Amino acid sequence: MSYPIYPKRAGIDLNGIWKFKFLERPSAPELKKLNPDSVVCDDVQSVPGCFDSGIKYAGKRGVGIYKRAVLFDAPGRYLLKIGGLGLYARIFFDGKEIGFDDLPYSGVSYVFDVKKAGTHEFAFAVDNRFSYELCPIFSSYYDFYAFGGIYRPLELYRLPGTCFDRCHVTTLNYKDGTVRLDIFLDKKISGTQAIDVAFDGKKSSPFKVKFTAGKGSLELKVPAFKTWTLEAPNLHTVTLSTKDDVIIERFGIREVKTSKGQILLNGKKLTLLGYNRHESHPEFGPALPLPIMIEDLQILKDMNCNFIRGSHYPQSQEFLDLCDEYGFLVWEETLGWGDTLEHLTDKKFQEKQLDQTRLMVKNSCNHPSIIMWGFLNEMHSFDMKCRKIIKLLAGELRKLDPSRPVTFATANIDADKALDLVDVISTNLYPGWYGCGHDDYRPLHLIKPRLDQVAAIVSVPEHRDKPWIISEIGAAGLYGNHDRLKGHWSEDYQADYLKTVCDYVLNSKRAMGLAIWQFTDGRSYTSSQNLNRARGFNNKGTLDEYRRPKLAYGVVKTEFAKKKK
Ligand code: ADA
Repeated sequence: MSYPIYPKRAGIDLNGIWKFKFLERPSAPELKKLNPDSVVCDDVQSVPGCFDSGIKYAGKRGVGIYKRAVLFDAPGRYLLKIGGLGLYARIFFDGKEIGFDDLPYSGVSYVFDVKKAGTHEFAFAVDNRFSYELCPIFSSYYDFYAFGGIYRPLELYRLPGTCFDRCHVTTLNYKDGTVRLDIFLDKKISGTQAIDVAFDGKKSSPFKVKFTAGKGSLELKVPAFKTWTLEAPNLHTVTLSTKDDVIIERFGIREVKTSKGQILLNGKKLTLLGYNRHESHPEFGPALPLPIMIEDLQILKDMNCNFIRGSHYPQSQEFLDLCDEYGFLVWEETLGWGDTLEHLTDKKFQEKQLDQTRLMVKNSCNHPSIIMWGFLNEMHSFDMKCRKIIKLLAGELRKLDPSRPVTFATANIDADKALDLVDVISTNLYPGWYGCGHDDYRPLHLIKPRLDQVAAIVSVPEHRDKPWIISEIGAAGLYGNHDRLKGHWSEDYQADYLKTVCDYVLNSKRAMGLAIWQFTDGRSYTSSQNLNRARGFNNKGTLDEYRRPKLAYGVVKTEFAKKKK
């Protein structure tokens, strides 16, 4: 379970084994017409988990019906929290729909009433069929497999009368430990509330907090505080109590700023060195078990990385908790992958992106590891018509959380029309991989000139005060393929490629960061959009999908170690 924690609330564990039935396309009914009561289950599934990451349902699209009988020992108002699912789902309680979740990977919650103690039934109808109509923000052309399932943990609590929703903690002064607590109640009430506040589980102090439409704020100094840094990722907790409810949030005291082309953590210049990471594993899809998340971070630490771009969707809260504890710097972004102009300019798509943006900030704002917010990987930002959605999303992020810089990864820096709208310029580049000459099987010579060209573009007067990071760069190397010619698709070429890139970034005055594409190989599609995805995987991982290191592992590790000295 991740923060916030509500220690006083009666909780029911919904994770574990659920009854299951898969209704396969084309006979699967339309999701909106489906009545789970009429479905008889003949199988089981794990929650969290993906039904199509295992062999039985692999590659199938349709609706997965999950059912579970739950014993409630008291009636009341209950809150169901879903850590993230895909692609979209109707959620039922005793046959009545209590929610429709069309925001893949987002943490969402639903409140519903339980009239009587006793056994009741939950049902989830989880659809993994692509549908712009029902789920506009996940498209079939994305370069990562769209799995079906309840990817992340569920939580269920009985709600007290007046209760906390959350508390957003913002560092106001990292030098003296002043923080602002923005306290949100679950109802939009106004008036004064007595709240006891305690830091780090110590003695509490009473406050009278004025609430307007369910929100009240306090500015306090954290006693005996320690800042959150990469070397010492110190964390604090704040406990808020009323007579009815208690909430514990965890946070770190630190400041992120951009200034004169640099990214600063607590006033110190950062060089971001790390990877793009998908939540992906051949046996679990995006429903990664905790031990795998921990191992991923241990591997990244071993490689001397300090930076993770959470590509390309809101991250698991448990993973972010671990990043806070290990001391990683994270870029979190909304779901997106080269979305078409038609979608980007469609109001429906824009609204769903806005919803996901709001939830991302709401769910993740207290993680000190997150140093920037992003959105819509490789959108058509070279078209003026996309400025509207960029303004909308960047504006919303700045409104909800002015304490972090905003960015998006552009795939076309030469023609981008929106660099003025971001705080950090982030470029995805594949020189020496895509677009090379027919016969050129080792085009390493293309890398440096292209990076020089991009460095020049981002150094013109209107851009030079913004930090520049390479948000993606990489080459595919098939695990075990050691080629005599050390050419494309070999581990050897990939290793030489990444050495050239690291060397460039570590010696560049302009580049403030590098997120290599990508941490591990990840499942995509066999023939998606002619993307050359051998095995149906994106093979640009420095490790393969089972976390077996390729030749590039030692190379990147040695290169990144140079920065540490
Ligand atoms: C893009 C995209 C990645 C991946 C990569 C590649 O830059 O952002 O998700 O698809 O290309 O491997 O081609």
